[in-house]
Amino acid sequence: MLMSSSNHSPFVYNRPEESVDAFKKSIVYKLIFLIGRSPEEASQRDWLNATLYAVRDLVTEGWISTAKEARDTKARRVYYLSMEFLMGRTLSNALIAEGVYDLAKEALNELGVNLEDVLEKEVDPGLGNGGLGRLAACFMDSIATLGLPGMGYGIRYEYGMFQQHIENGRQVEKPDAWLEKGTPWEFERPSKRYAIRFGGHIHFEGRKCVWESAEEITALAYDQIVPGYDTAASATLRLWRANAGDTFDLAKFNKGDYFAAIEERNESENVSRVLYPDDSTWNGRELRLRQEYFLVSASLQDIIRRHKWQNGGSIENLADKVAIHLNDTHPALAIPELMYILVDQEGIAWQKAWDMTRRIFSYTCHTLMSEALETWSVDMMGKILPRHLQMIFEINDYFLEYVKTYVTTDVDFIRRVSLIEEGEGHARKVRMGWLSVVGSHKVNGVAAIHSDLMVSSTFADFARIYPDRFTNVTNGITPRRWLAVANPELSALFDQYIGTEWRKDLSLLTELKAHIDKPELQKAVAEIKHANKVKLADYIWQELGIKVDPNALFDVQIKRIHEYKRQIMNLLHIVARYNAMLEAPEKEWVPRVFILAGKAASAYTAAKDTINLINDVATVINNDERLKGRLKVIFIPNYSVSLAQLIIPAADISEQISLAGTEASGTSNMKFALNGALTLGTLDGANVEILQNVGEEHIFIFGNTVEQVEKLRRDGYYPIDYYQKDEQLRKVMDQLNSGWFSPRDANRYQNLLSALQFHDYYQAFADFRSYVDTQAKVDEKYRDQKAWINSTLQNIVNMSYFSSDRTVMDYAEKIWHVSPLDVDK
Ligand code: 26V
Repeated sequence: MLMSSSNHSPFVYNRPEESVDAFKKSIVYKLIFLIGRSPEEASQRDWLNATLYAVRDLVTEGWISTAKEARDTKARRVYYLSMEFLMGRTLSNALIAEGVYDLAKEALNELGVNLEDVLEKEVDPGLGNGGLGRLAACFMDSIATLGLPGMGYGIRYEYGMFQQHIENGRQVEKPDAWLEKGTPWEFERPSKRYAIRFGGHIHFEGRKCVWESAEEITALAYDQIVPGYDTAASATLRLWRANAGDTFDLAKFNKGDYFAAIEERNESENVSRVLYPDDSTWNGRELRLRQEYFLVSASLQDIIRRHKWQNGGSIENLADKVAIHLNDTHPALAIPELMYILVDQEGIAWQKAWDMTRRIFSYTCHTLMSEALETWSVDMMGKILPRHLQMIFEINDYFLEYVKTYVTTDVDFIRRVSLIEEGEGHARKVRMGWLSVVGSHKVNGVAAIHSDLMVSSTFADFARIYPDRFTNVTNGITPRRWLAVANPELSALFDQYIGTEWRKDLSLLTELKAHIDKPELQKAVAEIKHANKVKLADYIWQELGIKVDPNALFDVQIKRIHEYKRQIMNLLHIVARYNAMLEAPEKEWVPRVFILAGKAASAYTAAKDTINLINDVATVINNDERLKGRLKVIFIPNYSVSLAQLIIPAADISEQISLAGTEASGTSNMKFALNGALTLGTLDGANVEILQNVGEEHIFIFGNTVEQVEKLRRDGYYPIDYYQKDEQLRKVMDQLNSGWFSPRDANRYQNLLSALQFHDYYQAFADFRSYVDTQAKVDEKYRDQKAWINSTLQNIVNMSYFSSDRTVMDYAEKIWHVSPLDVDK
């Protein structure tokens, strides 16, 4: 129970009780007194919101206790700064974390409401692009469950990731106004507000730099509880919203130009209006720079306020008490921002401030794709953040001095590592990746192969300067959402064999190894997979009106549409298979359903054309009666965390077919394997470690290695040679080129196809043969259901390593130096 200060008796209040009756009362109470609806009139959404309020009550006390414990013990804390958090739906996860799923189901049932229907009403906030944002969400779940003193900071975008509609086979983007449905899970924190300043100019008063800003907006805090599983501990995700604050243009206001004054307000609130939905190419838009600074400035002010409050107003020991993690370079402005606070505001000597800063920050790099690496034009940064630009120059001078003194005076080297990319006139740029490395004490990649490549390519020069700074922390996924929530039947089955503790300690899955040969376990796993496939087939029928056979092999590729991920290679194989089936229709083909989903950045033509091509091919194949339903191609629109939870448990094959050396880690590969799908993948990202864990008989690896890819690039890669040599490939390409699948617009794919035939930067042609041959091995194995189920189980029981609990503990010990709180005492 929460206690009042010592000279009072305990505050008295009704603590939430965990019984069906109490839950029923609580839900109805919320409905009437918070939502203002009578149970007779309540819609499904009203019931959802009332249930969310009732469940939030259950976690709130533990949440407050967690914060109190961190405060009382003056624990060192970690702050995870990320422009994206893809949290997924809250309710089912919270019910499972609190162990009250069945209770809530019963309570609602007695109220005449079906829990599963209500769960489906919850919006899935799309506050992220893909893997990077979902990883941040898995980390929050693990931070909470491990009871670490940690907190996430992000932006509460008014519009998240666009909704993807498919019209005539093409992607059409619609705004995602997720807030319109209400947000009962969050706590608005009107008292947590900070001024965020932009623009203006700097001048020196003696040696002191003074920034006089020109604009100011307010950041308002909104908190979400992230409940830990089976613990009172919870974590906080604090998201910032921009508010124009008191920034009315009074002159305009007084002149009676009310509308113009309000209009300006709206404009300054644009900072938290919309998530940038492009993770493929870097585009240096000013609004994005403002967003990044908005996140950084609000979060640092909040972190320092909390620190001072807990430490008698002192900032001296900040680096002992605070770790700040940069989720990619997007929040890297936190480095000059902290320097600005320490030097200009706190009056700490530059060198000392810099030592503190480097002890505080750490940085994860999530991509090797050079076109996604952030740089900002010096001109733009100077206009928006003049003091920060100046600080970056100071850091650069200091850093380059160090390099010249201790590493090399080689001019080329120095030019390469400079934080400022030189160029004519407006072309000078700040390199955010370099800034992040220089300002952090640790930099990590997200899978072993990626971390190796990072130090041998992108950051090779920096690895020479700071050999001990670089490390690997292989990604992980939370077993709560990705097994317990997404696959309740399989979870319940495992409980029968090994108990329920695996949810908190995934290494316990190894205890299933003793049971792997038991026919009843194998049978049950097969039945659950089948039931999950039926559920997905129903969804496909409901949403798309296409019938798929749940006995077919479900072959799934779901992720952002990118050339490097090679959805197009998947498609080449599908068409090759289609041709082969038509040539020998009587053969015993293993029936297959190819399922794809994913969004394309709205300006990424090749990705959008790929979606169109998938749908064109699907239309022809799905309507070809000669195939007798043995081949289907399904593109599921509007991919999201919730859809992933539906699709992944139904998959037999997990397509992880990026060109070796391009996918930093991948995390869906882990989710699929944990749910018993077999990986069909290249030696890329975390596939390499999945192979090591499951063993080569239980995974389908194909394609060139990183070394072979590089050699091909060096020696000259000519896709046309593969086209000429491989009859099957040639036929497929000729068909596509002839407009076979787009008869009314035969040239629709000219750009896409000629890029493939003449450049094929991601070497789809080079891997085509081995991909197609390996797909044949997949069929062969699937025919032997006993062998298949055995491999399924081998995948599951060997997934312990890929729990985000392991990942987060790695960060906590090696990088953040924080330890779990004792909240349950
Ligand atoms: C870049 C940009 C650039 C400009 C604006 C918006 C934006 C958003 C995201 C990105 C970077 C994307 C990097 C990314 O998502 N990397 C993925 O990270 C996963 C988690 O570590 C990893 O599993 C994936 O392999 C990797 O592609």
